[in-house]
Amino acid sequence: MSLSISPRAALILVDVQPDFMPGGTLACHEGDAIVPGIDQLLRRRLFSHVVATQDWHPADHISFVGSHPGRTPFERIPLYGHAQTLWPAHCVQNTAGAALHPAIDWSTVDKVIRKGDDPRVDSYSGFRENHGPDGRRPATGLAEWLRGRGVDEVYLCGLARDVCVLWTAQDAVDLGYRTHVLWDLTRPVTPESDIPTRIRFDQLGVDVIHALDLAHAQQPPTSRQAAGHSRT
Ligand code: VGL
Ligand code: ZN
Repeated sequence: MSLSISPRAALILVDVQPDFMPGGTLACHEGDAIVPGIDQLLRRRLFSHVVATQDWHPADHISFVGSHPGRTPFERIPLYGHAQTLWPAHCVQNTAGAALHPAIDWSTVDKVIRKGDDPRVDSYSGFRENHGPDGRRPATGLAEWLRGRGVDEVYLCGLARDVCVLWTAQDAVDLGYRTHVLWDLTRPVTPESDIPTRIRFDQLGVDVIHALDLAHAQQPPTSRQAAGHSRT
């Protein structure tokens, strides 16, 4: 089967940052294993629209366990009426661990969405921050950017499978995008979460595929013009 990627489809690369990989402060299991596959996918230029999200926290971020004396990493506490996991400090703005991974050629990425820079609010989904003190979830600007380009379908990969990829997929479905996850180009913080995560994707109607499923995929030759491809 030769699949054609719609010119209205976007590839969203979620938090492909060294702190989420072995050697980083919040390493996903085998997090670095996705790097070659993502680089190869980008080089094929299958997608008319490519976005990267970047977890980008101030050093005193509310999600960091160090901001809560006496607490232990991965403990969950109530915050603004919702559960907040206390993470080891990670993706601190302007540190090497927060960079978009240096082994990937990011030059074909059209837009980078930074999230989590409000010290009071955590941010998992690429679309909306978590609940803030006022109970709202502020938009990151991703949906607006996709709307401006006529995108109606998204392909997700990156880190972490059970946190930011999952939350991004949930919001994508809520917002009405046809949503695919490239399972083998994601890795979890908690490997034990894989079965529940997979079940959740199925419940949401997310299409779970693998990078090899795109082996024969082609972008229609005129799609870049048709989509009005331009950089911002
Ligand atoms: C993430 C935990 C905290 C992620 C970000 O990218 O999945 N997880 N911040
Ligand atoms: Zn974070």
